[in-house]
Amino acid sequence: MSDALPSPNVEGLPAPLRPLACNNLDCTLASGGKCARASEFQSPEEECTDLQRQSVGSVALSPKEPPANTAAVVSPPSVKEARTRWGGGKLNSAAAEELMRRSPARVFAILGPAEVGKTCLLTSFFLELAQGQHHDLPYRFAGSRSLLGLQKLCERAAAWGGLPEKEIVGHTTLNESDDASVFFHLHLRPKAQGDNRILDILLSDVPGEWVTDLAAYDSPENRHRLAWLSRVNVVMALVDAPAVAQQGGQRADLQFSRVIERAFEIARKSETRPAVVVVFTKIDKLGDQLPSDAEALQQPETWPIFEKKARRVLAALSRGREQGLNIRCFAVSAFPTTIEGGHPVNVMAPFVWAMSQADARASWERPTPPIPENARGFLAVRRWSRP
Ligand SMILES: Nc1nc2c(ncn2[C@@H]2O[C@H](COP(=O)(O)OP(=O)(O)O)[C@@H](O)[C@H]2O)c(=O)[nH]1
Ligand SMILES: [Mg+2]
Repeated sequence: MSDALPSPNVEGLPAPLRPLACNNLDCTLASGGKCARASEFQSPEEECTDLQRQSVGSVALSPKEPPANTAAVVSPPSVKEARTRWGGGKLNSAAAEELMRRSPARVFAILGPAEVGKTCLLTSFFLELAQGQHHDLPYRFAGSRSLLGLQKLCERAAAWGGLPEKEIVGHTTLNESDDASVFFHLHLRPKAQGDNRILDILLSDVPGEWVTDLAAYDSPENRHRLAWLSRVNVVMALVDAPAVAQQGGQRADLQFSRVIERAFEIARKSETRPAVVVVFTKIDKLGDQLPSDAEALQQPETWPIFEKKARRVLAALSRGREQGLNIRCFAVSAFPTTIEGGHPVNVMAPFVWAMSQADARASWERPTPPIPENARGFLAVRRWSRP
């Protein structure tokens, strides 16, 4: 899916209403971020001469003659993302990297071949979050730089009539000219009192064909376009549970075990020690073949339907566990039926656990230096005449 926004039509707007832009490459104020020279100004929008309103056509700026606030602007080079302050389409890798440089963004790699349900999972997760159905997630939705992209997904999902042969959100594709716009962005605010942080979350939504390539061989092209995989905080590998469990599911078993192995390899090689989540999707299709016990549902090793059908997937999982990776499994259904017809199943759970790992903060014990025997207390030292 390509989410490039059309160029804003600034011609008809009076100068004060034109979108802001800045010719300081480190400044992100125009796209909802921070002024690079914030410490110099009380109100950067009024005082900073680098920040201007866009005009029709670009005019080069001379550094010796600071232009007036309403003059023309040089737009930032390759960072293609929201051109509006309230959010835009997906972020490309340049915009995502810029965000990672200035914020400890939590990056989620959502991996799985085409049709496994990556985009549906993200859409369902966003719908729950935006409606305030946080369940156990200790964060609230606090905005997004890719709100229009997420809104498009929701609109498409809302228009789905429930027929299994019809796509719910549309196939994720990228055309050649699209500069890898593969990240949805969220701002999450912790619910904990006194924690005033706003966390940047980047959720990848790559075409499944890239993941199939990645799982089969590590081509230089893939390594280049997925270079950000080395810095992710969470690797989420998706497995189409009914595809594996169905008659002749051995091919699917092999295909998904390869994706899991690759996800584990990414986690092993990464210095960020990402948490690994294995998500079994579309469980609504398995109906009463699944265990009814909530705990057993998160342990695919115990599912009778997987015993024979998912040998490779289960073997890959047990290898990952033996290697000491931080792995959890979840069974979910993003769209068991239409949006009006029912609720998603367990969609929040993988994100709750993943965030608990990605936002885990080491607790430091208070230093308690040993008090030497016969030590004199502070007051005794002060009252030196009376020891
Ligand atoms: N029954 C059911 N089908 C689903 C579910 N999630 C996805 N699907 C189906 O899988 C298709 C592909 O999903 P999508 O998210 O586009 O896959 P992606 O290629 O991995 O992004 C959808 O069009 C649906 O037909 C689910 O929770 N339940
Ligand atoms: Mg997709």
